[in-house]
Amino acid sequence: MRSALITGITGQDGAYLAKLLLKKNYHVFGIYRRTSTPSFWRLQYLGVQNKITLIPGDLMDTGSVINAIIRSNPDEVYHLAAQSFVEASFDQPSATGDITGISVTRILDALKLLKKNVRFYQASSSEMYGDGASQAQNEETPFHPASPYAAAKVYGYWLTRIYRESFGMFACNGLLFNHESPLRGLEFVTRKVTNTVAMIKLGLTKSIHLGNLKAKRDWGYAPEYVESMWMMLQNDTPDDFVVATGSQHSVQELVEIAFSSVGLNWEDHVIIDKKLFRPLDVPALKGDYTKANKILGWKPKTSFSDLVKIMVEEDVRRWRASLNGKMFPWDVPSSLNIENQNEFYVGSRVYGSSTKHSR
Ligand code: NAP
Ligand code: G4F
Repeated sequence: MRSALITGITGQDGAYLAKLLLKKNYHVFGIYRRTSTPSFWRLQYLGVQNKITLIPGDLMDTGSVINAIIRSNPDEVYHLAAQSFVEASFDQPSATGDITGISVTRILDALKLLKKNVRFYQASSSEMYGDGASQAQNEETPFHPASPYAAAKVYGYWLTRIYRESFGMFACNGLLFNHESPLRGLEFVTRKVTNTVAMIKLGLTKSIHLGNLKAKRDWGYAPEYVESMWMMLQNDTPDDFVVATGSQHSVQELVEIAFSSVGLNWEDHVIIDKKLFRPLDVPALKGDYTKANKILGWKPKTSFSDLVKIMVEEDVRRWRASLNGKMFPWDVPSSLNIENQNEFYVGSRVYGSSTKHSR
């Protein structure tokens, strides 16, 4: 039986990847960090929490990285953990640099010493392209990072290549474009919209505050994207791959589809809030996944409108179940400020608020 170690197993991708690898008969290990309130809801939601081995540890702690490698003795390592929210990286640039950037070196260096023949996946990001390219971005497109998060990811990308090229390690970068699902965090625009649309539909709130509606992204469906991670590590040679849908949509299109899927007009509910505009935003991203398709045989299956509908339907289902008194693993109860339905707490900060948010 092969062993896989997943960092960031409690996040969206980590949970879906754990489920995929269990299906493929792996012994799945995952690093989780100690928090005052445990966040295992995604693993519980997918019914995998009791089938994996969870190892406590923090990416900023070299000892816990080493401990996880020794305990799991992995054939494959999927490095997904990160401070992954771009907006928060403007407020916590040094921590983001450490967690999202330097931790890649921590893991690669520990693997070089302990398990050099491992296969390593680095969660690189389309955010690294910034606004440098006018055409669809591929593996050759230069990076132009526009946030502390993106800069940290560029660092991680290069460290992965450097360990591959200088030490001969099987280390791959997945340059994944935005991918979403009902397990997406509430701070990201897709889930913020679908969760609030569900609440508006059920009469729990009236409006949503949003920032830049003109921004365009290439949004895909997360369960399909984690499959590409596994495919990269099964390839004969280590390489870097763009994973995307090749289609681009604006935040406004997202909003229109989400509201219309429950019979509402978005213009009656959306409030544009200047405070939610980023100091620097990436205006548009669109990926060219030709290489992943040719070499790995990967391609996207779910359309953008289907993705939005899947997410809205699931948020409506959850809210209905909750209103009917059902208890189940879900992120909203621990994130929502009931006094103001537009506010979401992430750590000690409020995102999505028009009143308390300040920069
Ligand atoms: P996510 O839901 O935000 O999950 C992040 C994970 O990292 C969580 O499990 C989190 O643990 C963990 N983590 C954060 N800081 C940590 C620390 N100091 N020590 C240990 N674990 C820590 O992110 P995601 O959407 O699944 O994305 C997975 C990876 O892909 C990330 O690296 C992200 O940057 C990258 N990526 C994502 C996308 C996308 O569209 N989703 C696109 C391109 C690249 P807690 O549960 O304790 O917070
Ligand atoms: O959903 P977002 O926060 O995702 P963003 O910044 O594109 O980052 C995500 O995708 C990256 C891949 O390209 C990952 F690397 C990263 O980890 C993360 O998963 O914002 C999308 C767009 C932005 O242009 C933002 O300005 O939506 C715009 N937006 C408009 N109003 C908003 C809002 N974003 C958020 N989060 N909240 C708003 O109210």
